[in-house]
Amino acid sequence: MTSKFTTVAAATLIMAFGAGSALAQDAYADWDQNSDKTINSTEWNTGWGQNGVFDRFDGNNDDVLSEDELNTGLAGQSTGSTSTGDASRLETRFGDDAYSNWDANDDGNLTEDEFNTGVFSAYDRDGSGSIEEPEFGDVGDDMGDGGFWDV
Ligand SMILES: [Ca+2]
Ligand SMILES: [Ca+2]
Ligand SMILES: [Ca+2]
Ligand SMILES: [Ca+2]
Repeated sequence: MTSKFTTVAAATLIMAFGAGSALAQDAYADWDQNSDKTINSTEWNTGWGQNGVFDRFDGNNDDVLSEDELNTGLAGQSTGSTSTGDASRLETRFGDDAYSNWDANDDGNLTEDEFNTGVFSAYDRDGSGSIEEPEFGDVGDDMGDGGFWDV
């Protein structure tokens, strides 16, 4: 009992003081449905899709994201005077031309597939075709409190 209690207490402390990393670890296990320690594109589409960024950012509900909607969505994450939740943070992470890179067919709109694939590729830093746990750390940072996705 004692060791179990200690484990729970430690987990609670991690939750309280390291919410970002705890979130990332919990989410990683959830998203890695076949538990092979990588997140493939299918697992990504499920996990990323469930967080609802695409629907939330699609202001006019036409099922595509314009660049303005992306920028507005990112700016909408900014609450409080110290936040810099805007497109510049996404550009810092992914480069200035992230939107045009993600818009695979260059029609000026991102479908959900283009968005999912583009964001997946952007986080797959080593181009391995899957997100390993260190790469997922960036996902957790960006999705957590104060991150630019802030889900
Ligand atoms: Ca997996
Ligand atoms: Ca739209
Ligand atoms: Ca497109
Ligand atoms: Ca990778």
